[in-house]
Amino acid sequence: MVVSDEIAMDRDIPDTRNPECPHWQYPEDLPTTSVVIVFHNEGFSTLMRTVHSVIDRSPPQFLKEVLLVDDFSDKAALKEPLEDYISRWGSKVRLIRNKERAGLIRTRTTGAEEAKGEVVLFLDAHCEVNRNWLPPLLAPIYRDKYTMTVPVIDGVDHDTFEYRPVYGAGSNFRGIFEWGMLYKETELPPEIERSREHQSEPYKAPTHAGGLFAINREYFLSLGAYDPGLLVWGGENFELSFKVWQCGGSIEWVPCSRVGHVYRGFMPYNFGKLAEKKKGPLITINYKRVIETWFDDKYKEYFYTREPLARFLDMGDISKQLELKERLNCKSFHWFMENVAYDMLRKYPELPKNIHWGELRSAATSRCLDTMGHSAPSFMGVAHCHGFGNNQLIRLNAEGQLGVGERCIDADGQGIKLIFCRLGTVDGPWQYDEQNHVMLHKRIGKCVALHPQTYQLSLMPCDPINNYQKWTFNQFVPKW
Ligand code: UD2
Ligand code: MN
Repeated sequence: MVVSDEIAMDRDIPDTRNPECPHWQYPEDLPTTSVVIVFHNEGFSTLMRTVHSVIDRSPPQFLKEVLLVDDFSDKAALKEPLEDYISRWGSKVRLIRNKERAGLIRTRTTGAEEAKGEVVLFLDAHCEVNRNWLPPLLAPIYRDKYTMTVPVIDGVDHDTFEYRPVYGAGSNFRGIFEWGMLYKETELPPEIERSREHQSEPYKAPTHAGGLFAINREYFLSLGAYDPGLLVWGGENFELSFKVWQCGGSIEWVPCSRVGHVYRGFMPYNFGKLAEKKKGPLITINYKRVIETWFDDKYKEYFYTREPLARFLDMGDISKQLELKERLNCKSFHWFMENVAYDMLRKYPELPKNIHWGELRSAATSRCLDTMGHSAPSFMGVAHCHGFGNNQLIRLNAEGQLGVGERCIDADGQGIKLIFCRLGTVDGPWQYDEQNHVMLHKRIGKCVALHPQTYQLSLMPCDPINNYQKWTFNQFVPKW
């Protein structure tokens, strides 16, 4: 915020578009747009720079309004000073405020209900839109109002506020996910590359990051906007994507529309009272609602294999969502996988079942295998068994892969390591001996051992009577 406050609200930023972009022609009667920006305790200058950039870089005839929706912020600068500041734009910039914290998902639905434009276009409250960003997002919706469009998201550095292209103008990516529902991006599949004439033309994508997109307002509301049972943050991007695709619409990514977004180093707010009422991790509860509504049974199992504790979560009532799916005559998830996200399985294949999951306890010390909070690549360690899962939730699948979250465990001469799982594969080097409780690394032919003094982990010649090589899976029920 200190850096942002030093930078002009209406600064110029580098034009990161593909050089083809200025040559596209767009219709002159594109739909009018409400740019909806929801915010909770955002930095004043960052929020206002978002608005300045929209006003400065959008053709005024298509910009109906900028609608700011305050999700119950308590910062003083966002009270009267904000109202004073936006008064310069008259009715072009409107502000409404939640009477209590509603979370970003419900607040966006409120914004869409309130909006006056034909199209609602959502932005996070820390964005800078780039040159001629708006017409390319509106043109596909103009052609087909059941298309939602997504700009390419550039990075604004959270330390320096430097605007950086996410990738070169020649590359194109699209949004997918892994089976734990973490959002991922992947290069355009050859099926799409082949059918394209221009590097800069829009292309279909299975999903999107969540924050920045445009959709016909009435269409969005006819889909029930977001599932109102989703809480605060996370999973709504998938909910909307599956709903759009499975119920007859489509999603297009638009390379000629670039918007900068500040990816922050940590989450600067908590989930407030909304989270207190819930038992268990709120984001996973959201994912569970989404997959229980939109996945077919076979695919639900992949989610529960990757996220075993999710089975124990209370997702609330989804009967309204299932009713909507029925009423709109939506297609199956299998259809979505075959026709839209067909490239996903190339990176995240169908998951074999877990043979074991839980804490992996050492018989000698009753400590548990733990990632120690490090990100891959790093060494695994052991720590006091805490029973919450997280960094101690280890899964052994039927193909010998040991996983923790989205990462995998392997070993070499130096020790037992947390690594990036090899994309496109689900197998691994491990074999667990159910009788002797030793964990064998098949390729190296040695077993996981704990050093009695240093507690370091390594591979040692297998010795089934050595307690420091004995490990048991403890499939616990979470304590929430
Ligand atoms: C990403 C999305 C974000 C949203 C989220 C998952 C991008 C660039 N960002 O996370 O839009 O889809 O994934 O849900 O795709 N806010 C509220 N009330 C709250 C919390 C947040 O109004 O209780 C506002 C916040 O001020 C911001 C917006 O919601 O304007 C998105 O929140 P974020 O920036 O913390 O989300 P981000 O970028 O990590
Ligand atoms: Mn954001």
